[in-house]
Amino acid sequence: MRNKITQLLADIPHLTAKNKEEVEALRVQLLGKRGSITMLFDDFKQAPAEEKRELGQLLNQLKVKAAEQINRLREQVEIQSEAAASIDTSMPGQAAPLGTRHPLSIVRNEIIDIFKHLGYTVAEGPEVEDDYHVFGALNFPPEHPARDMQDTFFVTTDENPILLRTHTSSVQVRAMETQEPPVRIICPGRVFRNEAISARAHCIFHQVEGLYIDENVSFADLKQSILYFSREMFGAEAQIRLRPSYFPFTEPSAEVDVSCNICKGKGCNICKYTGWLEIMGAGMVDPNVLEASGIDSQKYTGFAFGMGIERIAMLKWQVKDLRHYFENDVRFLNQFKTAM
Ligand code: 2NL
Repeated sequence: MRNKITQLLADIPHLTAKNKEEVEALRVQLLGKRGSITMLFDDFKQAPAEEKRELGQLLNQLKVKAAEQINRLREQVEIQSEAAASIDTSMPGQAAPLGTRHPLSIVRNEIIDIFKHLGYTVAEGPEVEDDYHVFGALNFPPEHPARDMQDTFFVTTDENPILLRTHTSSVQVRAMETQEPPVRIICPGRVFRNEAISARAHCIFHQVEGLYIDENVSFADLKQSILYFSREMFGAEAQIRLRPSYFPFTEPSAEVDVSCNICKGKGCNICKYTGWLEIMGAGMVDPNVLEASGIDSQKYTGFAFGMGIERIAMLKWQVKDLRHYFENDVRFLNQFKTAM
Protein backbone atom coordinates (compact mmCIF):
# COMPACT_ATOMS: atom_id res chain seq x y z
CA MET A 1 0.00 0.00 0.00
CA ARG A 2 2.80 2.38 0.90
CA ASN A 3 4.46 1.65 -2.45
CA LYS A 4 1.26 2.36 -4.35
CA ILE A 5 0.87 5.71 -2.58
CA THR A 6 4.45 6.87 -3.23
CA GLN A 7 4.22 5.72 -6.86
CA LEU A 8 1.05 7.77 -7.37
CA LEU A 9 2.57 10.79 -5.56
CA ALA A 10 5.50 10.68 -7.98
CA ASP A 11 3.26 10.31 -11.05
CA ILE A 12 0.81 13.11 -10.31
CA PRO A 13 2.95 16.14 -11.34
CA HIS A 14 3.50 14.51 -14.76
CA LEU A 15 -0.17 14.03 -15.61
CA THR A 16 -1.33 15.92 -18.73
CA ALA A 17 -4.59 16.48 -20.54
CA LYS A 18 -5.40 17.93 -23.95
CA ASN A 19 -9.05 18.85 -23.32
CA LYS A 20 -11.92 18.95 -20.80
CA GLU A 21 -12.85 15.32 -21.47
CA GLU A 22 -9.35 14.08 -20.67
CA VAL A 23 -9.31 16.07 -17.40
CA GLU A 24 -12.62 14.51 -16.38
CA ALA A 25 -11.32 11.01 -17.25
CA LEU A 26 -8.29 11.61 -15.02
CA ARG A 27 -10.53 12.75 -12.16
CA VAL A 28 -12.68 9.62 -12.44
CA GLN A 29 -9.60 7.41 -12.71
CA LEU A 30 -8.07 8.82 -9.50
CA LEU A 31 -10.83 10.26 -7.32
CA GLY A 32 -14.06 8.76 -8.76
CA LYS A 33 -16.18 6.20 -6.90
CA ARG A 34 -13.93 3.35 -8.07
CA GLY A 35 -10.84 5.57 -8.58
CA SER A 36 -7.41 4.33 -7.51
CA ILE A 37 -7.11 6.84 -4.65
CA THR A 38 -10.65 6.17 -3.43
CA MET A 39 -9.84 2.44 -3.40
CA LEU A 40 -6.73 3.12 -1.34
CA PHE A 41 -8.93 4.72 1.30
CA ASP A 42 -10.88 1.41 1.44
CA ASP A 43 -7.59 -0.56 1.84
CA PHE A 44 -6.61 1.86 4.58
CA LYS A 45 -9.35 0.47 6.85
CA GLN A 46 -7.55 -2.93 6.88
CA ALA A 47 -4.08 -1.45 7.58
CA PRO A 48 -2.32 -2.48 10.85
CA ALA A 49 -3.06 -0.06 13.68
CA GLU A 50 0.56 1.00 14.23
CA GLU A 51 0.86 2.18 10.57
CA LYS A 52 -2.44 4.00 10.37
CA ARG A 53 -1.22 7.36 11.54
CA GLU A 54 1.57 7.64 8.93
CA LEU A 55 -0.38 6.01 6.06
CA GLY A 56 -3.34 8.26 6.76
CA GLN A 57 -1.18 11.37 6.44
CA LEU A 58 0.36 10.14 3.18
CA LEU A 59 -3.03 9.25 1.76
CA ASN A 60 -4.48 12.68 2.57
CA GLN A 61 -1.47 14.31 1.01
CA LEU A 62 -2.01 12.25 -2.13
CA LYS A 63 -5.67 13.20 -2.34
CA VAL A 64 -4.89 16.95 -2.02
CA LYS A 65 -2.07 16.77 -4.62
CA ALA A 66 -4.30 14.90 -7.08
CA ALA A 67 -7.13 17.42 -6.67
CA GLU A 68 -4.70 20.33 -7.15
CA GLN A 69 -3.21 18.83 -10.31
CA ILE A 70 -6.65 18.17 -11.79
CA ASN A 71 -7.74 21.77 -11.07
CA ARG A 72 -4.56 23.07 -12.68
CA LEU A 73 -5.13 20.98 -15.82
CA ARG A 74 -8.77 22.11 -15.98
CA GLU A 75 -7.71 25.79 -15.93
CA GLN A 76 -5.04 25.11 -18.55
CA VAL A 77 -7.35 23.48 -21.10
CA GLU A 78 -9.92 26.24 -20.53
CA ILE A 79 -7.36 28.96 -21.35
CA GLN A 80 -6.23 27.01 -24.40
CA SER A 81 -9.73 26.60 -25.79
CA GLU A 82 -10.52 30.30 -25.22
CA ALA A 83 -7.34 31.27 -27.08
CA ALA A 84 -8.15 28.89 -29.94
CA ALA A 85 -11.66 30.37 -30.24
CA SER A 86 -10.28 33.93 -30.48
CA ILE A 87 -7.77 33.22 -33.29
CA ASP A 88 -8.91 34.48 -36.68
CA THR A 89 -7.12 32.13 -39.07
CA SER A 90 -8.13 34.24 -42.08
CA MET A 91 -6.16 37.29 -40.80
CA PRO A 92 -3.02 38.19 -42.81
CA GLY A 93 0.27 37.65 -40.93
CA GLN A 94 2.37 40.48 -39.57
CA ALA A 95 5.61 41.26 -41.41
CA ALA A 96 8.68 40.46 -39.30
CA PRO A 97 10.54 43.74 -38.67
CA LEU A 98 13.86 43.68 -40.55
CA GLY A 99 17.03 44.95 -38.94
CA THR A 100 19.67 46.93 -40.82
CA ARG A 101 23.26 46.22 -41.65
CA HIS A 102 25.65 48.58 -39.87
CA PRO A 103 26.76 51.45 -42.16
CA LEU A 104 30.42 50.51 -41.66
CA SER A 105 29.66 46.94 -42.79
CA ILE A 106 27.78 48.25 -45.84
CA VAL A 107 30.76 50.39 -46.90
CA ARG A 108 33.32 47.69 -46.11
CA ASN A 109 31.41 45.17 -48.25
CA GLU A 110 31.15 47.71 -51.06
CA ILE A 111 34.92 48.40 -50.99
CA ILE A 112 35.68 44.66 -50.96
CA ASP A 113 33.33 44.03 -53.91
CA ILE A 114 34.99 46.74 -55.99
CA PHE A 115 38.49 45.32 -55.46
CA LYS A 116 37.28 41.75 -56.01
CA HIS A 117 36.48 42.84 -59.57
CA LEU A 118 40.15 43.80 -59.94
CA GLY A 119 41.23 40.31 -58.84
CA TYR A 120 41.93 41.00 -55.16
CA THR A 121 41.13 38.43 -52.48
CA VAL A 122 40.34 39.21 -48.84
CA ALA A 123 42.98 38.47 -46.17
CA GLU A 124 42.45 38.77 -42.42
CA GLY A 125 44.71 38.48 -39.39
CA PRO A 126 44.96 38.99 -35.61
CA GLU A 127 44.00 42.26 -33.89
CA VAL A 128 46.54 41.52 -31.14
CA GLU A 129 49.91 41.55 -32.88
CA ASP A 130 53.61 41.84 -32.14
CA ASP A 131 55.69 44.97 -32.66
CA TYR A 132 57.59 43.35 -35.54
CA HIS A 133 54.53 42.78 -37.77
CA VAL A 134 52.98 46.19 -37.03
CA PHE A 135 56.14 48.35 -37.07
CA GLY A 136 59.44 46.50 -37.50
CA ALA A 137 58.73 44.83 -40.83
CA LEU A 138 57.22 48.08 -42.16
CA ASN A 139 60.40 50.15 -41.95
CA PHE A 140 59.36 52.17 -38.89
CA PRO A 141 62.52 53.53 -37.24
CA PRO A 142 62.93 52.49 -33.55
CA GLU A 143 62.12 56.00 -32.27
CA HIS A 144 59.02 56.52 -34.44
CA PRO A 145 56.25 58.22 -32.37
CA ALA A 146 53.70 55.50 -33.27
CA ARG A 147 55.82 53.07 -31.21
CA ASP A 148 55.24 55.21 -28.12
CA MET A 149 52.78 54.38 -25.30
CA GLN A 150 51.12 57.73 -26.12
CA ASP A 151 49.94 56.46 -29.50
CA THR A 152 49.65 52.68 -29.32
CA PHE A 153 47.97 50.29 -26.87
CA PHE A 154 50.62 47.90 -25.56
CA VAL A 155 49.75 44.53 -24.00
CA THR A 156 53.35 43.66 -23.03
CA THR A 157 56.54 45.71 -23.15
CA ASP A 158 59.29 43.14 -23.72
CA GLU A 159 61.79 43.09 -26.58
CA ASN A 160 59.14 42.40 -29.25
CA PRO A 161 56.11 43.87 -27.45
CA ILE A 162 52.57 42.57 -27.97
CA LEU A 163 50.18 45.35 -28.93
CA LEU A 164 46.84 46.16 -30.55
CA ARG A 165 47.45 46.67 -34.28
CA THR A 166 47.33 50.32 -35.37
CA HIS A 167 46.74 49.38 -39.03
CA THR A 168 45.96 46.20 -40.98
CA SER A 169 49.37 46.35 -42.74
CA SER A 170 50.40 43.56 -40.34
CA VAL A 171 48.05 41.23 -42.24
CA GLN A 172 49.83 42.16 -45.47
CA VAL A 173 53.23 41.54 -43.88
CA ARG A 174 52.10 38.04 -42.93
CA ALA A 175 50.87 37.49 -46.50
CA MET A 176 54.23 38.61 -47.95
CA GLU A 177 56.06 36.27 -45.56
CA THR A 178 54.03 33.25 -46.67
CA GLN A 179 53.03 33.89 -50.31
CA GLU A 180 55.09 33.99 -53.49
CA PRO A 181 54.21 37.00 -55.70
CA PRO A 182 51.93 37.83 -57.36
CA VAL A 183 50.21 39.01 -54.17
CA ARG A 184 46.91 40.84 -54.62
CA ILE A 185 45.02 41.21 -51.35
CA ILE A 186 42.59 43.49 -49.59
CA CYS A 187 42.70 43.59 -45.77
CA PRO A 188 39.66 44.94 -43.91
CA GLY A 189 39.68 45.07 -40.14
CA ARG A 190 39.46 46.81 -36.79
CA VAL A 191 42.45 48.88 -35.65
CA PHE A 192 43.34 50.67 -32.41
CA ARG A 193 45.06 53.95 -31.59
CA ASN A 194 45.40 55.72 -28.28
CA GLU A 195 43.34 58.81 -29.18
CA ALA A 196 40.96 60.95 -27.16
CA ILE A 197 37.42 60.25 -28.45
CA SER A 198 35.82 63.15 -30.34
CA ALA A 199 33.61 63.83 -33.38
CA ARG A 200 36.65 63.22 -35.61
CA ALA A 201 38.68 60.58 -33.77
CA HIS A 202 38.08 57.30 -31.95
CA CYS A 203 40.44 54.83 -30.31
CA ILE A 204 38.83 51.98 -32.30
CA PHE A 205 38.19 52.35 -36.01
CA HIS A 206 38.16 50.36 -39.24
CA GLN A 207 40.49 50.21 -42.18
CA VAL A 208 40.80 48.61 -45.56
CA GLU A 209 44.32 48.24 -46.88
CA GLY A 210 45.30 46.86 -50.26
CA LEU A 211 48.54 45.38 -51.56
CA TYR A 212 49.56 44.38 -55.07
CA ILE A 213 53.00 42.88 -55.76
CA ASP A 214 54.19 41.45 -59.06
CA GLU A 215 56.84 42.01 -61.73
CA ASN A 216 56.57 45.46 -63.36
CA VAL A 217 53.90 46.95 -61.09
CA SER A 218 54.14 50.72 -61.56
CA PHE A 219 52.83 53.97 -60.10
CA ALA A 220 50.56 54.22 -63.17
CA ASP A 221 48.91 50.93 -62.10
CA LEU A 222 48.33 52.43 -58.65
CA LYS A 223 46.72 55.57 -60.08
CA GLN A 224 44.46 53.64 -62.45
CA SER A 225 43.33 51.19 -59.72
CA ILE A 226 42.45 54.06 -57.37
CA LEU A 227 40.62 55.92 -60.15
CA TYR A 228 38.59 52.78 -60.91
CA PHE A 229 37.79 52.38 -57.20
CA SER A 230 36.79 56.06 -56.83
CA ARG A 231 34.41 55.95 -59.80
CA GLU A 232 32.75 52.76 -58.55
CA MET A 233 32.43 54.21 -55.04
CA PHE A 234 31.56 57.86 -55.68
CA GLY A 235 30.14 57.88 -59.22
CA ALA A 236 31.36 57.83 -62.84
CA GLU A 237 32.16 61.57 -62.76
CA ALA A 238 34.65 61.24 -59.90
CA GLN A 239 38.13 62.71 -60.43
CA ILE A 240 41.19 62.00 -58.28
CA ARG A 241 44.31 63.95 -57.47
CA LEU A 242 47.47 62.80 -55.69
CA ARG A 243 49.48 64.98 -53.33
CA PRO A 244 53.04 64.04 -52.29
CA SER A 245 53.18 62.60 -48.76
CA TYR A 246 55.30 60.41 -46.52
CA PHE A 247 54.83 56.95 -44.95
CA PRO A 248 57.73 54.84 -43.63
CA PHE A 249 56.52 51.84 -45.68
CA THR A 250 56.06 53.43 -49.13
CA GLU A 251 58.27 55.45 -51.47
CA PRO A 252 57.06 57.52 -53.19
CA SER A 253 53.93 58.13 -51.09
CA ALA A 254 50.78 60.12 -51.77
CA GLU A 255 47.55 61.32 -50.20
CA VAL A 256 44.62 60.73 -52.54
CA ASP A 257 41.74 63.20 -52.90
CA VAL A 258 38.47 62.62 -54.75
CA SER A 259 36.46 65.45 -56.30
CA CYS A 260 33.66 66.57 -53.95
CA ASN A 261 30.43 64.86 -55.03
CA ILE A 262 28.28 67.25 -52.97
CA CYS A 263 29.14 70.54 -54.69
CA LYS A 264 30.69 69.03 -57.85
CA GLY A 265 33.82 71.11 -57.25
CA LYS A 266 32.07 74.47 -56.71
CA GLY A 267 33.00 74.51 -53.01
CA CYS A 268 30.88 73.62 -49.96
CA ASN A 269 31.38 73.15 -46.23
CA ILE A 270 31.89 69.36 -46.64
CA CYS A 271 35.02 69.90 -48.78
CA LYS A 272 35.85 73.12 -46.89
CA TYR A 273 35.52 75.07 -50.17
CA THR A 274 38.40 73.22 -51.85
CA GLY A 275 36.33 70.95 -54.15
CA TRP A 276 38.37 67.93 -52.93
CA LEU A 277 37.98 65.29 -50.20
CA GLU A 278 40.84 63.19 -48.84
CA ILE A 279 40.00 59.46 -49.09
CA MET A 280 43.20 57.46 -48.63
CA GLY A 281 46.97 57.20 -48.46
CA ALA A 282 48.96 55.17 -50.96
CA GLY A 283 52.38 54.57 -52.48
CA MET A 284 54.91 52.16 -53.97
CA VAL A 285 55.98 49.57 -51.38
CA ASP A 286 59.43 50.55 -50.04
CA PRO A 287 62.08 48.00 -51.17
CA ASN A 288 63.12 47.63 -47.50
CA VAL A 289 59.61 46.38 -46.72
CA LEU A 290 59.70 43.82 -49.54
CA GLU A 291 63.14 42.56 -48.48
CA ALA A 292 62.18 42.33 -44.77
CA SER A 293 59.48 39.80 -45.72
CA GLY A 294 61.71 37.85 -48.08
CA ILE A 295 60.59 39.29 -51.44
CA ASP A 296 63.29 40.06 -54.03
CA SER A 297 63.01 43.83 -54.59
CA GLN A 298 65.12 43.60 -57.76
CA LYS A 299 62.56 41.33 -59.37
CA TYR A 300 59.31 42.59 -57.85
CA THR A 301 57.65 45.94 -57.20
CA GLY A 302 54.29 46.70 -55.65
CA PHE A 303 51.85 49.33 -54.54
CA ALA A 304 49.79 49.62 -51.38
CA PHE A 305 47.04 51.85 -50.10
CA GLY A 306 45.02 52.31 -46.93
CA MET A 307 41.73 54.00 -46.14
CA GLY A 308 39.51 54.53 -43.10
CA ILE A 309 36.06 52.98 -43.47
CA GLU A 310 34.54 55.54 -41.08
CA ARG A 311 35.82 58.36 -43.25
CA ILE A 312 34.51 56.89 -46.52
CA ALA A 313 31.10 56.28 -44.89
CA MET A 314 31.06 59.88 -43.54
CA LEU A 315 31.69 61.23 -47.04
CA LYS A 316 29.10 58.94 -48.61
CA TRP A 317 26.28 59.83 -46.18
CA GLN A 318 27.48 63.15 -44.69
CA VAL A 319 27.74 61.68 -41.20
CA LYS A 320 29.03 64.61 -39.12
CA ASP A 321 30.09 62.81 -35.94
CA LEU A 322 32.11 59.57 -35.88
CA ARG A 323 30.67 58.60 -32.48
CA HIS A 324 27.36 57.71 -34.18
CA TYR A 325 29.07 54.60 -35.58
CA PHE A 326 29.73 53.17 -32.12
CA GLU A 327 26.61 54.12 -30.17
CA ASN A 328 24.18 51.79 -32.01
CA ASP A 329 21.26 54.19 -31.60
CA VAL A 330 18.51 52.63 -33.76
CA ARG A 331 17.38 56.10 -34.88
CA PHE A 332 20.78 56.39 -36.59
CA LEU A 333 21.05 52.80 -37.79
CA ASN A 334 17.52 52.66 -39.28
CA GLN A 335 18.47 55.39 -41.76
CA PHE A 336 20.59 52.83 -43.64
CA LYS A 337 17.72 50.38 -44.29
CA THR A 338 17.70 51.03 -48.02
CA ALA A 339 21.49 51.12 -48.40
CA MET A 340 22.43 47.47 -47.97
C1 2NL B 1 46.30 55.78 -44.61
C2 2NL B 1 47.51 55.31 -45.30
C3 2NL B 1 48.54 53.39 -46.21
C4 2NL B 1 49.77 51.43 -46.79
C5 2NL B 1 48.79 52.05 -46.04
C6 2NL B 1 51.12 49.36 -46.82
C7 2NL B 1 51.17 48.05 -46.41
C8 2NL B 1 52.31 47.32 -46.69
C9 2NL B 1 53.34 47.88 -47.35
C10 2NL B 1 53.22 49.19 -47.73
CL1 2NL B 1 52.42 45.73 -46.16
N1 2NL B 1 52.12 49.91 -47.47
N2 2NL B 1 50.00 50.09 -46.55
C11 2NL B 1 50.48 52.16 -47.73
C12 2NL B 1 50.22 53.51 -47.90
C13 2NL B 1 49.24 54.13 -47.14
O1 2NL B 1 47.57 53.94 -45.43
O2 2NL B 1 46.09 56.96 -44.53
N3 2NL B 1 45.48 54.89 -44.12
C14 2NL B 1 44.25 55.22 -43.46
